[in-house]
Amino acid sequence: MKTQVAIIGGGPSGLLLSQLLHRSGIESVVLERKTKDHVLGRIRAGVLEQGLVRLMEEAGCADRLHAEGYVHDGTLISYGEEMFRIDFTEHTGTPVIVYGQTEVTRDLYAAREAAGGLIEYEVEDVVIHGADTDAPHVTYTQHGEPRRIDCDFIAGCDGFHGVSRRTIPPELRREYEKVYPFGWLGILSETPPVNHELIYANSERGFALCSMRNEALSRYYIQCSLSDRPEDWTDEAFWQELKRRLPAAQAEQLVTGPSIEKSIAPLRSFVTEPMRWGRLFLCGDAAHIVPPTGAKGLNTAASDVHYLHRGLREHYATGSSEGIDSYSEKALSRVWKAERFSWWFSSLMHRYPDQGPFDLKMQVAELDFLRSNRAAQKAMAENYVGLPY
Ligand code: RFL
Ligand code: PHB
Repeated sequence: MKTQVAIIGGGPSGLLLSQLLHRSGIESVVLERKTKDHVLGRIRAGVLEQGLVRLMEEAGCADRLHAEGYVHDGTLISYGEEMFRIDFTEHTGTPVIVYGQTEVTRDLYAAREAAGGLIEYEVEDVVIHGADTDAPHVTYTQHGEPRRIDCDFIAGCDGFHGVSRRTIPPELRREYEKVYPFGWLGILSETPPVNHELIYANSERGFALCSMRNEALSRYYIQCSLSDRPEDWTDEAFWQELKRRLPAAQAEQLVTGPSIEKSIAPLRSFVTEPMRWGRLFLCGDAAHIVPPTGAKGLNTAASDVHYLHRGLREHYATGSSEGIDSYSEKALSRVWKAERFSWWFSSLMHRYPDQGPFDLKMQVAELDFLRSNRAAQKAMAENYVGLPY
């Protein structure tokens, strides 16, 4: 088979890139290791920056997002019994949209299918060949059959555990990593959200987050130990612990019910440089990971896709390689700022095993400062709604 861009990974990065390329008249094939149902079964991001919303519009996939997404003009931050609000719209003129990654992915699948786009599911043994030559190709097996795609370019959109990043020779890539000494235990429950905006809670028992998907579906997280397993936590134990980490007024209002999903995510900051090797380009979690505290993972994947789409479009339209040559540098410049914000917000909100009394005082001082200083609130709001691209 021949195509212009072979895309490895059918998560949000790969699907969005494929759909944007299609709208620019560029052909691609998406190779996904799992089934569509499996990809749609993952409960992940919930908060979309305006930049991603614009890309979904450009992709022709934003109707449902506009109809069903929730506009959030701010967020609440609590510490102990104190709580304050950061007003995104007041400080930046821009809200965020609460609309689950599952729905983003569903909309992108629907658009690819409507356009007759080729997505190969349940592919195994994907190998990238000749990325540093002018004639790369990808081999894989599907249901036991060997397959090959010849292409002009390869987009590595295969997440943190994919093959694309590891195809770049180790001597040519540099990796930066910070692993956090805790995870997030998350549940989804068919209960009304405790609040119409998100609550990020710093408590002496550890971090908690109250999020939502819609008026009848809530998403809650609590900081947990890395040795915990989801089955160690009954729903009752989860709700008890969540209540202890919220200010009393919010804890009292919390409506509890059975969980319909429960999972633990470890927290990590990770960046690989460069994000390009020859004709292979890395996008999204394949190149970088942020702890979820700032809601930046999917949004940073989207800005990579934007830069790569622009570069490829320019290349096919004019023959210029300027956009693709500057891809890694442009993407990384924004990635590092999202890394900084996610690391800062994580550090501010969690309990760390090695935290002494001084460190705890620093957290409180920083929270007091954020609560009362408009410049600090503006900086937080600008980062949360997403730096421009
Ligand atoms: P994905 O979603 O991991 O998709 C990669 C796809 O590649 C496939 N794959 C392969 N296919 C073929 N061959 C191979 N060898 C392959 N290896 C892997 C996989 O099956 C998969 O389908 O990466 P992508 O597309 O870059 O998207 C990134 C986002 O999924 C991720 O950044 C976000 O979910 C992170 N994240 C959040 N981001 C936000 O912007 N806002 C949030 O509110 C937010 N909350 C979260 C999050 C991530 C979380 N977890 C579970 C890590 C909350 C959580 C709990
Ligand atoms: C979510 O709703 O899953 C969510 C929201 C905000 C975050 C992380 C996750 O910072």
